[in-house]
Amino acid sequence: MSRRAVVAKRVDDGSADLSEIRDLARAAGYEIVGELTQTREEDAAFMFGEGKVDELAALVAETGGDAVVVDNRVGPYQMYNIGSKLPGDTEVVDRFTLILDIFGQRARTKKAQLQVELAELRYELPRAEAKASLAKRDERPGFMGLGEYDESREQDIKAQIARIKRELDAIAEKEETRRRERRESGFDLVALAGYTNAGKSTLMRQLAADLAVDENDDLHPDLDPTAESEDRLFTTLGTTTRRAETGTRDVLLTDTVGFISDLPHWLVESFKSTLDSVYRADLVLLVVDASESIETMREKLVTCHDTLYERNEAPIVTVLNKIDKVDADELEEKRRALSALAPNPVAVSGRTGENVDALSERIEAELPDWQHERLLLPMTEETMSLVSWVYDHGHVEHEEYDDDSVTLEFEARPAVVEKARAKAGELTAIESA
Ligand SMILES: Nc1nc2c(ncn2[C@@H]2O[C@H](COP(=O)(O)OP(=O)(O)OP(=O)(O)O)[C@@H](O)[C@H]2O)c(=O)[nH]1
Ligand SMILES: [Mg+2]
Repeated sequence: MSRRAVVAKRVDDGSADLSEIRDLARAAGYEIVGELTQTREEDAAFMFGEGKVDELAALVAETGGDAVVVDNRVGPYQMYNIGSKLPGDTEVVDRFTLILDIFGQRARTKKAQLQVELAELRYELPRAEAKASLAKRDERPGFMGLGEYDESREQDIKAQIARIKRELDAIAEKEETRRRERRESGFDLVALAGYTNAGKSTLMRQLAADLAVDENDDLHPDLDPTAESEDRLFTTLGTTTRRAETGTRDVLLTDTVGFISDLPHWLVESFKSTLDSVYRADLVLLVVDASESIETMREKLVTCHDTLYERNEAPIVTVLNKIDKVDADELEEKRRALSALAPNPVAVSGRTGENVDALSERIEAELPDWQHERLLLPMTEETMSLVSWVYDHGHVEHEEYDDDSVTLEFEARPAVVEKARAKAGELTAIESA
């Protein structure tokens, strides 16, 4: 049986757009039974105007809603005040708790579960602090017990946060090591990023289906053949990596959780180790749903750039997706209007596969350049295994054998060149020992 929700939103001016909060509520499993909006400045006690909250209460009673989903930041006291006007045990859910709810439902891996738990605790901490200080200030005897309880709750939350952070740090370290190993194996790491529902997973399947030389390559343990797509927000929560070949380069493509606007810093921060697969990639494909209005595309692009801004290390290629839903003139207009936020984009359809070839070429062109290297190797028992290692991880251009040495000229990514040099150094050391 699905939960029934009334969605509500307040804006300072203009008119409130409920489309995203509706989608979020549905993604969390709610059936939407009522809607309410208000344009006015924030009320300190009720967030909405008090009269509007009475209206909300009547609407909940009339529609039999189980919850009120509010697309605003609702402070702990406002939350309490709104709740006290609503019928019986109506739940009040704000945008962040709703998103956390969705994430909690989708979390399949240990990492995702820890991240959700961390975000929940970070959400709860200031509320517990507020309660504890309120109870402490309050002289009435009936509140003293509450004060003690909440203070210990606060300590408890802090200890749990510290523990989960340590666990997540350990996971992040492991993943960093794996990225390094993959790079040393000659792979370029390309990440799909973008607003939720932009079509990242659909595009992932196109690129992998188009480009994978060996679909069943089990070179890496976490390569997952499926990247689920659905017309629903936050279909993808964890990360999926697949192999794709764009020509000369070996590419590992990673699909991950989508971005969304108006998330508090601590929530984004809780998902840092998942987002690291984007932040630490060699190239980011920023996927945008080009079938939406210019204004929506602009807002979503700004959110994406904000999310990427501080940590991202890689060059970004903007991908205008879903061009099967847009005619050529409209696409050109959007391209022009958004050229500052989305310079030189590639326009594709993940659904039909249109222009995906051009995207592959672009990936190849934008990946960081390979380095040229010439190594003079002594002829030892180990030399041929180094030569074949270089063949596996780069492109050998020239190979020349003398009686007691081998000259090897090749191109490879900087990490591979470095490793080859180190291995060559070891050969020399063995020989002179
Ligand atoms: N018409 C059309 N629909 C598309 C295209 N690409 C994706 N879609 C649809 O858009 C919806 C979202 O696609 P996903 O691939 O799940 O998007 P996502 O970015 O991975 O979304 P999340 O994982 O939820 O963040 C699905 O219903 C897709 O079928 C496209 O090129 N054209
Ligand atoms: Mg997805």
